[in-house]
Amino acid sequence: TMAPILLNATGTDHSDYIEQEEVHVKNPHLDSMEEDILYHLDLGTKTHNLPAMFGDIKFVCVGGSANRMKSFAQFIHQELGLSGDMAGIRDICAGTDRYSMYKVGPVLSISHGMGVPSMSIMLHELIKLLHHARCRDVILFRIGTSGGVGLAPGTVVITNQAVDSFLQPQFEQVVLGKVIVRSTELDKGLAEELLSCSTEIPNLPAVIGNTMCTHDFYEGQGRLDGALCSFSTEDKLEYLHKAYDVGVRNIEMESTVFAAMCHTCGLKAAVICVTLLNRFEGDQINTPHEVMLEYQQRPQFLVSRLIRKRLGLI
Ligand code: R2B
Ligand code: URA
Repeated sequence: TMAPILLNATGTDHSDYIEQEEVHVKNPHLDSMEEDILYHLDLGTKTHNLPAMFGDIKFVCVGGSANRMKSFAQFIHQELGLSGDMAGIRDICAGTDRYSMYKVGPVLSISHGMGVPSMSIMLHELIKLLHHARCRDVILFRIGTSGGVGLAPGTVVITNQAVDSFLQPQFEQVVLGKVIVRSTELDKGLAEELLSCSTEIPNLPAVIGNTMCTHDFYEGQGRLDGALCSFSTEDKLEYLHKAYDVGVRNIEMESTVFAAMCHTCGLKAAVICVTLLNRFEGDQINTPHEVMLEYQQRPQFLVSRLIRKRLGLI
């Protein structure tokens, strides 16, 4: 059956999808295609045996940077106590320089680039990949960086609700010249499970809060330090306080489309982003490189702990 064009922003009528274990592609046209080429991943149903390559995947981690997702693959290899050479972990998408993908046992690590359009292209092809590979019970995590709102830098925010720049918990997209709206509901149980994991790791401050997703890093996030700025310091602070008042604790650039596409396709998902600065204090990111590297590992530690617990390794 075809998904309705206009989905209720609260998504209550679709919450049952969360309980289902298969990956639900919501496109009736796919059935009649003889071959599906996942162009930006350099994979396809005729050129690759997708069930053999990916059928055992249970956890998918996505993050902006290709290098960070390679490090995550090496880290999770170690954490899962897998045998074999870490240096042998190769980029499955090496045939394209759009995205990088690494598989480590039941874990897939993929980069998505910056911003909603880059994330959404990757997710269309990733979700079809999981469908073609007949994966079941898959959980997705976005591990990333963000600007904190009223939090000490280095705090990890586990997203309760992803909201757009109007502070609405929805993702809007123009399709055939009309705006369609999808719910950005995330799995509450998974967020709580991640928060509980954070209490078991030393030096890992974490909170559950709302995450604002914008289409720009500078003016779009109320920064005063871009090439353009059309507002005052007071305007900026008023906007950030308004966001804080509806529970926003961090700002990044992909969470709404990630939450919306996962929700629609029946995939359990969580967003875990470390804050690099407190936006009430400034706009420039001047944290030393080593500190930044340590911060960026925090979401990885959290996800690794959850994965190892779910696999019964700890
Ligand atoms: C966080 O960091 C990037 C911008 O610096 C963007 O991809 C995001 O969501
Ligand atoms: N990523 C963002 O999108 N915003 C920040 O302030 C920091 C990282």
